[in-house]
Amino acid sequence: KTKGFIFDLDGVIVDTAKYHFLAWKKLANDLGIDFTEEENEQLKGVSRVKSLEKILAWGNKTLSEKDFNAQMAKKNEDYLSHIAKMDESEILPDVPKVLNFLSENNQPISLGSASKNARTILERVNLKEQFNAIVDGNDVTKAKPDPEVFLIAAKLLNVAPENCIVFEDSVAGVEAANVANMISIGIGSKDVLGHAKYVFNNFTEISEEFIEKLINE
Ligand code: G16
Ligand code: MG
Repeated sequence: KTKGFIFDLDGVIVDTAKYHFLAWKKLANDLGIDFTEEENEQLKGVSRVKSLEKILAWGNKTLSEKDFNAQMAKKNEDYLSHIAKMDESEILPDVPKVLNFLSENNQPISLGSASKNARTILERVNLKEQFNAIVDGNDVTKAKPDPEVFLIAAKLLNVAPENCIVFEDSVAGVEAANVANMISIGIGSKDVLGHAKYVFNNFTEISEEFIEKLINE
């Protein structure tokens, strides 16, 4: 059978959350706002605009539209300076193994990320060629938990949503997959991703037998 396999980027393929953290922390502290790892957790899967809105709300600050946009640009510049140093060593364990197994079994693969920097990151870690389609923050008008990003991916892969499988590390992303009527696979802790159909800590826990089952069921 042919299914559509959709991968989130940050937290699933690479751990760029640590670079988002450094960049957001710098921005927040410059504005006199505290920024913790716990708060960064809450920004996972959340778009750039929504992230800054949340940080400002936590710090009881408001910015003019002009300053808001300037801060977003500064954050992204800082984030990209970290991304520029990335290479293949930052791919999370067993991700290439799973991607190769899917390709060997002729399963179409798409990216489904909220990031506007997704293509740059895939190029840095040399994985861009593994994807039949890439849908990212530049292609959507509505952020996760809206299912738009995954529905566009399904369309590009030419696979019906109910035949798509989504790998996600964020609550918003799992919800988006569920709303899209896709099979959601949480990558992370069961405590956080309880709404996913299946949850694994990481790809080393996902066997070829399990993937074969997904393909054939
Ligand atoms: C990622 C991150 C989010 C980030 C968003 C937008 O989403 O998880 O923390 O805010 O992208 O990123 P950018 O500022 O690069 O456009 P995903 O969907 O890949 O997990
Ligand atoms: Mg993610």
